[in-house]
Amino acid sequence: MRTARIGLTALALALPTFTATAAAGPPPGRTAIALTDVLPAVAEAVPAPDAAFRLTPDTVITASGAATAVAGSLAAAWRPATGFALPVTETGDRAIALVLEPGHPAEGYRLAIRAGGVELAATRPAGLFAGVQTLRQLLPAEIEARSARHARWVLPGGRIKDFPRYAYRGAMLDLARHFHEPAEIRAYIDRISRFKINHLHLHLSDDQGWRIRIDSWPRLTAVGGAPGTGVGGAGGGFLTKDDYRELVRYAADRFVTVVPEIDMPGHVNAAQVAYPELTCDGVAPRPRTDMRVGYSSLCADREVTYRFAADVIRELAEMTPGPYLHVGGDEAMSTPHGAYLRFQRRVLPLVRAHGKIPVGWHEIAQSPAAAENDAVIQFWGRERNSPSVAAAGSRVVLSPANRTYLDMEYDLLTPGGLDWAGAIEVRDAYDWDPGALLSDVPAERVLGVEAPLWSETLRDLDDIEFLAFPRLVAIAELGWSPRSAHDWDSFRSRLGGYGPRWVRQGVRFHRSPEVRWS
Ligand code: TNX
Repeated sequence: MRTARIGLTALALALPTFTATAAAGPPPGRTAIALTDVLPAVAEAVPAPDAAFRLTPDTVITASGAATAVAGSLAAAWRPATGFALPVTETGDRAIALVLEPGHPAEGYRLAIRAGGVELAATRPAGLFAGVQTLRQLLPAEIEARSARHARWVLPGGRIKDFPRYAYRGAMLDLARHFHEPAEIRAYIDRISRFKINHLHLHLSDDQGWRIRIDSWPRLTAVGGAPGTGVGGAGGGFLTKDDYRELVRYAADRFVTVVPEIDMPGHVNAAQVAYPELTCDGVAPRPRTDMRVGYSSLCADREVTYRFAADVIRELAEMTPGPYLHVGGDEAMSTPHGAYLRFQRRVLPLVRAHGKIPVGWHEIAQSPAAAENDAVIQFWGRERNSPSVAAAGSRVVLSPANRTYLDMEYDLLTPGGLDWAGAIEVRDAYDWDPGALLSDVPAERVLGVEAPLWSETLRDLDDIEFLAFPRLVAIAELGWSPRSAHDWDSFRSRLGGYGPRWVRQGVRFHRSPEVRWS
């Protein structure tokens, strides 16, 4: 593996900034933004170009019961730039009405924009939230400003019906190779939820560090989260249980489910530094700050291994309301095959015993216990046809490394990122079909897609944003939009139009040469 160590921040700051698009503007009743200018693409849209809705200082947002919180989030998003009061009320005229009604698929919604009012309807609040993300993109980019702007706040007229292709649309953030502070994680949750990403997988432990407090094994974080625990000896830190619970709540408010991962039986050097009894010979290894993988392993034939696994899984399950608990399983190159199978035979049922659905990297599919415990397999390979994934008969989350790995470099010239899975430009991230990637996994077993971001080369939020955007949006569209909507030219043009929003949000992003940026 090779890293470019040039500061991503410096690069992003050196980029030219956008100037506000103030030009002549569209004729009255029409808008600069089309009803279909949405990322990810909506399933169905019927524009009615002369039926635009204009927000005024009197506009109200109506909602009741379980819809109220989502209405509040829309109002909060639009107040700063419009300077309007946008009260959330039970009834009102010429309103933006959020309505709960039966009949929509999970996370699906319908949106009707007319001159006299807007109606957004879904069966559950998650669908309203998805619809709100669409609505937010239908006002001009100035809406992202943090103080009041003069603009015509006009939504394009017409109707949208929208729903996800896959239930699981994820982003992963590695806190182990470099610890990211809760504020940075919250910012990432804000960014990803704008694109209808609904799972955040946190990689909480690895050879270099341990980032979640476990009360029954306190040295994990006391030692594994100490200053200097990270690649290059930079960083350190961990989440307290309160930090973690608060992040889970923050994510849930944005309809994002947290999927915690403890990586076992490999990638455990940090745990073994803290507790030498977790090695086979009982000798503490040295702390590691390099990027190598595959050298550490829990001891499959010591009982203490399973006490450790049970305690960690129990404490993690207790503070995780979401259905999934990820137990890693990747790159266990120093765990003999038989030991790996014995380990999974005992650990996967432990996840079930604590009421969670086990998730593992695709290596766990070698174990019959994966299928027996209906584990979700996360495919991270490059090749088509992974027989071991097919054999398990389980549901699969697709993270093909040469398409979805956000820590890979964009190209040879752009600094930052690794290159073992190749360079991944925006079109590489976009041009594949999750339904056809693994020809021996039937389409109905694909639970969804996830874009992992490993932190070996990351330091701060700017680094995260620069590698994630715009590629994460490509993965979001593959996960949400129907296959029939897949169209590189359309995607790239919508992406170009989104650039000014990221500029106003202060998000650093890669100005890919494949895209014409507004
Ligand atoms: C492989 S992908 C890993 C990680 C590294 C990553 C770097 C996977 C399941 N394991 O340990 O961080 O490559 O790209």
